[in-house]
Order: sequence, then C-alpha cells, then structure tokens
Amino acid sequence: SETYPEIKRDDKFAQLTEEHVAYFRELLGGESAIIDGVSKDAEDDMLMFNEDWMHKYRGQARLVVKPKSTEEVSRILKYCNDNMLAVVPQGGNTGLVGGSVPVFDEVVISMARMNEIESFDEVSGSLVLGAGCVLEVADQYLAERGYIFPLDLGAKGSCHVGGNVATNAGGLRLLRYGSLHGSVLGMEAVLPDGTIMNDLCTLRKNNTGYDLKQLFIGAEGTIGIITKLCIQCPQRSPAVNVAFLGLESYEKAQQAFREAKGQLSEILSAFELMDGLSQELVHRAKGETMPLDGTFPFYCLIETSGSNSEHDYEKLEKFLEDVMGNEVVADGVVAQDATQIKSLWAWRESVPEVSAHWGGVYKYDVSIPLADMYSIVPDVNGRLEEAGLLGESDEYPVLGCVGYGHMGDSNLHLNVVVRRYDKAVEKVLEPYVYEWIEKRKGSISAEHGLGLAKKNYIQYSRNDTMIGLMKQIKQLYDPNGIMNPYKYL
Ligand code: FAD
Ligand code: 2HG
Ligand code: ZN
Repeated sequence: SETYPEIKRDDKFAQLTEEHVAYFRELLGGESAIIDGVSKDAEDDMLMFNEDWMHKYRGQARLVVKPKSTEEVSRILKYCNDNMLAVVPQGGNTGLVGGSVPVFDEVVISMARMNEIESFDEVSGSLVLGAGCVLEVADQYLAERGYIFPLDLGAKGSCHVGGNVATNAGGLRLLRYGSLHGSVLGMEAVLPDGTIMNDLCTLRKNNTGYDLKQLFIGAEGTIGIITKLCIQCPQRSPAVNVAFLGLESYEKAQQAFREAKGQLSEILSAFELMDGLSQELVHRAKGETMPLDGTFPFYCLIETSGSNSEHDYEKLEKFLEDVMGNEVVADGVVAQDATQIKSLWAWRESVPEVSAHWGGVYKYDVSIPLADMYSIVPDVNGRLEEAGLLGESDEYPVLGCVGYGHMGDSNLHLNVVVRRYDKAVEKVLEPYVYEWIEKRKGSISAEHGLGLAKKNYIQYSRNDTMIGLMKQIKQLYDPNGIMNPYKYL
C-alpha cells in the first residue's frame, strides 16, 4: 500500500467481487444500505469511511454495509467469515489511533443505523440502546428524564456508544462515574461466525461465571461486533458548577488536586489539566478571549456536581478562596451560569482539534503516576529542540509540545504539534516516548486504545505472558482473523 509501505495485505483474505456485493445488497434490502465501490467508482462517498478524524489514516475500502438489526450483522459476519472477507466495524469514526478505518480493502460495517433507544428504567437507571446511538443523543434522552450518561467526551456529537465501549473510552466524567467496565451492565454482540452472544443483562450484580462482555470492552472490534448495550446511568446532578484556575507550576496543580479532593469531596466530578501552550493555541486558533486574564504555565478546570446549588457554589468559592489565599492557585474564576459552564467546557474540549490545526499532530495518550505525569512534556520538548526539529519559524517541523488531560485519572495527552508530518520527528519520538512510559510503569494507552498506531508498542505496557493470553483469546473468538486485521495485537 502507498499509505502503509511497511504493511502487506494478507493474501488469505479474498478480493471483493460483484457477487459478494450482490449478496449484501439482497440481504440489506437495496442501495441505501450499502456503498458499492466494487461495481462503480464511489471513492468520494467512501472517503468519510476510509479516512479517520485526524486525516492521518486512510484505507481503500470499496464496500460499506449498514445493517439495521442484529440478525443482519450476524448474517454479514457469517458471510464474511465463510468467504474470508476482512471487516472493520465502524462507529462514529472519531477514534484517535487509526482503528476505525480499513488498512486495505476491508469491508466497513457501519453501525450508524443501529441507533435505537430501546428502553429505560426510570427507577434503576438502566438504559438499553443500539450500539450505533450517538453519545450526545443518548445523553440528551437521559437529561430529559433526570439522568446522565456516565461518559462524556469532546466527540460526543459524532461518536457512538458502541464505539465508546469498543474503545473503553474514559473521557471527562470518569473521575466521578468510573470506567465503562463498571457502567456496562449488559451487552449483545455478534461473533465473526455469526453467533449472537446475548448477555443483555440489566442487573447490577451478576456473578454467574466468567464475565465475557468485559472482553469486548476495549477490544476495538477485534473479536466481534457490539450490537446492543445496557448502561447503568446515574441521576443527573441538579447543581453543576465549574471553576477555571491558573497555576504557577505543576507542583501547585498537584496540590490543588489534593485540596479539591479534600474540600470538595463528594461533589467533585472533574479535574482537568491544561498547560500554557495548549491554551495559547486554543486562543490563537479560535480567536476567543482566554478565560483568565494573564498567562500561566498551567490551568485546571474543576467541575462539581451535587444536589444543592447554593451549598455547592459556596463550597467551591470557599475552596477557591482557600487555595488562592495559600498561593496554591494564582488566579481563578467560577462560571456564573449555564452558558459560562458550557463555554469553559467547550474551551477545554477544543484542545484536541486545535492541536491538529497547524498541519498535523502526533498524539500520545498515556497514564503516568501523578508525580511524574507532566515531566514527559518538557523531556520530549527538549529532545526535539536538541535534534533541531522544534522552533518558531516554518523551517522547523515542530511547533511545540502540548500537555493536557484528565489529571484526576493520571491520564495525560501529549500532543506534539507539527507544521507537517516528518519521519525525522517520528524517529525522535518513538520508541523514546514508550520507553519513557515503561520506565515509570505507566501505560502507553490510557483511554484511546491501540488501533494501528500502537499495535507495535503493546509490549511496553504488557508482559509476554499477557500478550500471549490475548493472542489466544483473539484466536478463540476470531480463528480466521477477519475482525479488524493488521491492528491491536
Ligand atoms: P470509531 O472511531 O468508529 O471506532 C473506534 C474503534 O472501535 C475501532 O477499532 C472500531 O473498529 C471499533 N468499533 C466501533 N464500533 C464498534 C462496535 N459497535 N462493535 C465493535 N467494535 C466497534 N476518547 C476518550 O477515551 N476520552 C476522551 O476524552 C476522548 N475525547 C475525544 C475528543 C475528540 C474531539 C475526538 C475526535 C476523539 C476523542 N476520543 C476520546 C477518542 C475516542 O476513542 C472516541 O471518540 C470514541 O470512543 C470512539 O467512538 P466511535 O463511535 O467514533 O468509534
Ligand atoms: C481529550 O481528553 C481526548 O480531549 C483527546 O481524549 C485527546 O486528542 C487528544 O490527544
Ligand atoms: Zn482524553
């Protein structure tokens, strides 16, 4: 492939023919459920399925199928398995590791039409819905009933709940509601041979044997396709407050986190960190005024969610007074209304997009014990400077290194902002970044997954025994290897 000269298409997979396409057309009931690039030129229609959100990964799929029911997914997979056609399950295609797009000519199975909300229990909070439901749609549905989806992230307007579970997305509310491993109560999934695994349990407790659904959470479409989910949804907090802080050092950000946990305790629902460069870039790209006057090396966004507005606001103000009085925090504001809360969150959520605004970005999504978490940013910055790759003018490929993320979960996003992609930059970054993480017993993938981007680096965070067991699981569930090949392991 021109795009991936280092990867070879696996000859065991069949080439798509018009006969294959005819099968899918017949099965799915006509033209609207497929995009056929086999019998005609459909490159333009196919582009949004072939290319990822960052425009970094691009495959050459010639067929997209859009099932509407679990039975259709089952028949598609069985046919592909019997005919050795490789497939890529695709949700909202917002994944950041190249996992959601084909590498070669894999059939794209888009889950977009499986978007129904099936049932909601207003007493227990359990929500049963199709994997293709957009996260924001599900959250809006819940908001109207006084509940909240236990996950939130910047891509909420496009990503699917099935994609979220397939990547085990973490996001902005994990600090409060925990990981999807806890929130997913039940799941229906289809195995590559067409077997439907119905574990659509709506109970919180169920210790009857191995919890097989857990394997699909974070499996990135490598062992089967998630078709339906049951999610445990918490009550939506009637009182939400947001504060935005400026801090003089990472040390102080750690102290502020400690204080926030102590003083805000049960109402603390998010603690996000952003460095100075990330904020400067948002300001430059969006042209909006910074939330605080003056510039600081670090900023934190703190959210509280509770049941009593006045009490929570007072608690947050008292916290702010305290940390500003002790010089832990240099400056801070508390949002005065829902519009300000929304715009502070929008400011934070725009960092991933803005970091790609100057031509490209190398993204590393890592977990590192808190004490060391930010030091990877200056280390990588120094290394790029030393190599003569980072500078102010256009002759340098690298503009700067940005660090931000979910401090409350020890999860940093290191974004190396570039003016153009360059192999020399890549060589300086990899495997250096992964070795750096390994030395500190961190994780090379905190919440975005492995996809194509990290499949060669898994050994930096998992030992041989574990990788061996993972390979056995893959072999057991997908003996023909048709599910999302060339990625993950
Ligand atoms: P896709 O991108 O379509 O797919 C992702 C992977 O899941 C692929 O391997 C695909 O094959 C597989 N897959 C998709 N659907 C299914 C299914 N039904 N069954 C089996 N496999 C499936 N991630 C975080 O964790 N936290 C964040 O805060 C966060 N913020 C983001 C902000 C932005 C602006 C963007 C663009 C991305 C962000 N992400 C974040 C990345 C995150 O992985 C995705 O946004 C989301 O979880 C992917 O969902 P999706 O529906 O777009 O899946
Ligand atoms: C976030 O926290 C996302 O905003 C995206 O996980 C991070 O783009 C990134 O590196
Ligand atoms: Zn994140």
